[in-house]
Amino acid sequence: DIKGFVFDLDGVITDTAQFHTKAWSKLADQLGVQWSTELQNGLKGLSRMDSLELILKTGNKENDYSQAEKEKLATQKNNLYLQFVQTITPADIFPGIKEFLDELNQHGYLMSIASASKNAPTVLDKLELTDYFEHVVDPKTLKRGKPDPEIFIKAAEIIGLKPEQCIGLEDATAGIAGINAANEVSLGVGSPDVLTEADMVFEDTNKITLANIEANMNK
Ligand code: B16
Ligand code: MG
Repeated sequence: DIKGFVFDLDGVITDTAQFHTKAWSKLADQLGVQWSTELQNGLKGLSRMDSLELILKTGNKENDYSQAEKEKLATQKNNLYLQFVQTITPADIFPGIKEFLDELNQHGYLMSIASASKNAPTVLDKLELTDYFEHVVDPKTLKRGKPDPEIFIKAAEIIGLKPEQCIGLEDATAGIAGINAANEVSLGVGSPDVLTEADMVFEDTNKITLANIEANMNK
């Protein structure tokens, strides 16, 4: 039986994915790396340093920078990202998500955050959702990033559940892969053409309700 929900943050609860994209594409331009939708989708869910590595690899530049230079580039991206984050308000919560969180609370489901982002607590704060998420996996404690299942297993653990008792929500293909590998039910938020491995996909966040999830579980 499902007893908990494990949420990715960026791209599931709010559109910070667009801010990550803006900040990374600006850096890619600066580094002379060709931006593409494929690269954009591949970056979703990856940790900051894994994201930078993927951008450099895409431009065949993985050996062009020292570790210190890479740290500097990542910090530069993060500073720009944080400027965008300052503009976030509760009105930026995706449609229907707050209502879904209330529905989960009313029915006694447990919930936690499985975000690769070190900025997740700041974003939750800007959205005024901190009270909903007492349990947030600290990405600093992870050995491996998404698509590894580690973060999703931890997210179940911190609410005292087995992965099989949880549904994981993700907008990234790397995240869906992690949820599946963790043995949780995967709920994709986005395009079914992209999130082909998800157990169910919702393009419209308004449609994410317990009734609609149950209807999909029986398919
Ligand atoms: P930060 P999620 C991920 O968050 C984002 O999808 C990804 O684009 C970002 O690079 C990563 O967090 C790290 O974020 O640089 O803020 O630590 O989708 O797992 O919530
Ligand atoms: Mg995401």
